[in-house]
Amino acid sequence: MPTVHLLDYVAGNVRSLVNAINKVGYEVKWVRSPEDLKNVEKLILPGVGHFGHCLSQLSSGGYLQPIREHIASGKPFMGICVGLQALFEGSEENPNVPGLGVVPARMHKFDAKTKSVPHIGWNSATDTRVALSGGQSFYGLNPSSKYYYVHSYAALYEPDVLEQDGWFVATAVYGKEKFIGAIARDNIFATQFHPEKSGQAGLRTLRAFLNGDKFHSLTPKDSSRTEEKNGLTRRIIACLDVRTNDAGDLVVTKGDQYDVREKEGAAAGGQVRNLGKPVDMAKKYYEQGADEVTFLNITSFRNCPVADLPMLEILRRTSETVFVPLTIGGGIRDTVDTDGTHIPALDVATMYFKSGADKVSIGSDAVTAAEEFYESGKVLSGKTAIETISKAYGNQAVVVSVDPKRVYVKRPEDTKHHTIETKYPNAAGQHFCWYQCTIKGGRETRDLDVCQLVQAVEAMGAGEILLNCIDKDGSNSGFDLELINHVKAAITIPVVASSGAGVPKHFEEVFDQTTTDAALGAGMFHRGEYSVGEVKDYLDGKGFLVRRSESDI
Ligand code: 1PR
Repeated sequence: MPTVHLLDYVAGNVRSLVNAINKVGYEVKWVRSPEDLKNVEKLILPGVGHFGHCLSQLSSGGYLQPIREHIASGKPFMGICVGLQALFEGSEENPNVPGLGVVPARMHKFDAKTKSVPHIGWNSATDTRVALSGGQSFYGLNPSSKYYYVHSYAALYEPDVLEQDGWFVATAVYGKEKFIGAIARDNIFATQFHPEKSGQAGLRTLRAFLNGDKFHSLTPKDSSRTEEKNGLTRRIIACLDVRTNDAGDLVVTKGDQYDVREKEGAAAGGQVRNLGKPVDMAKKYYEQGADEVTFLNITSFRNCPVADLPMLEILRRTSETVFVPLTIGGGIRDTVDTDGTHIPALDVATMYFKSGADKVSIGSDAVTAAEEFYESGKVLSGKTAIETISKAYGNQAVVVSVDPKRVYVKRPEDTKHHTIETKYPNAAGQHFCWYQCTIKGGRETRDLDVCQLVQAVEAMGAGEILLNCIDKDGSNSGFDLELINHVKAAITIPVVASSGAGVPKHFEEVFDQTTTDAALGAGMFHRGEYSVGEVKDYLDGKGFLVRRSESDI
């Protein structure tokens, strides 16, 4: 097998990248010291987290000069995400830390006034010459394809500036901001998106770089699909609730209002509902075109030694065949191992990241942290799971999973919590409600409302909210649109709407009537009523921009 060297000095969670490189026929060798770089032919620099942290780590490790020399020698170099940003002169994220200065421009924070930041999801990487050149692009990029981005800082695109300096540039549009999605010159190629998380389109790009296939012609159809197809797609997520059944096997399960045991029929008697095997189902949804797969370990640790967490193996195996983002939730908190050792949440999260997770999702622990945040007069302790994990891996890696349920009141004055006026009164005719936070899979309610929770966790550094709704879970009656708008109005980080999807039209409703950033389905996919592809066909037919799965690598 031909080889490529990876400089994994900072990131630590490159399992998916290694799997993707293997998938396109290359073997990974590791750069372990600055001296190793002298003998490297092809080099990839991945990066996650903060620009300043990444650059100062590379600097103190003695890597910056050898990287410069590698690039100057003309040997192939690829930067991914912060690995792209490192090529620039600097970033607004850490203004005093210089970048490598290979690209004469700087990174800026996205404007969060009119859109969610971070920018998370599938967007374009369209060669700026497409319209002019009659259909050329670089390193396998295609205007019809979508690529997975997750970042808050970007190099905003200024027409012709970098092109005049000899760069080939591919752009994406987020809100009104056009930014650089990929860039290439001579032996250098860099992507702001994650090719290892961008399905077949990403694998194609990675393979083109490794094979040295710099330019390719586009079909007339592909080169005509530029402006109107440029932009962030509507993200559809498949969620797998996983737990051990009574026979001791890990199964995908699903209930309604969080009760996952059978209630009637032959299988009655309180068995855990078994809908399939987690790894196989994740692969199936990937092939159907799911933009992301979320695993929730709904019974968390169950006294299992931390190093043997069953979800670790599921992630390892899934990340070998599923090249879209993987989120893992359940039991992300400070914990005590079976031998009494105290394990910080950051170490638990690190195990998941090393096994192939891109994001961790925190449920119960986030509620406790939010309560402490308000009790302390909104002082950040720096010690919570959210803070420690987002500091190490970036806030885009930390999702907070919220499990609220409605509490009806006669008038808003009857509660100190944030209320909404609802179109759906309760049996007593009450038209107001607030959303109460719960922990432990809805088993315990807390004196905290959903707005308080999401605002607290945003302040702590959470990068995304997974917004469930116990009243709607498993109901097949559509999302709680009122809840979603209520939460969206309270924060600027992205929200994933969850609970209640039963038919494709429910996805249309949630994208049409709320500003949600993504929508998640579980039961309707698991029971085989609709595939992810059918939901996307439906949305496409209604004029929504969606990513289609590709099978052309
Ligand atoms: O508290 O950090 O250990 O995390 C536990 C995680 O497990 C939380 O994210 C919590 O939401 C989840 N969880 C706990 N118990 C259950 C349960 O069902 N008994 N599942 C549970 C939550 C909600 C969604 C579901 C949507 C869509 N499941 O994952 O997939 O409601 O369903 P639908 O499309 O079929 O309506 P911690």
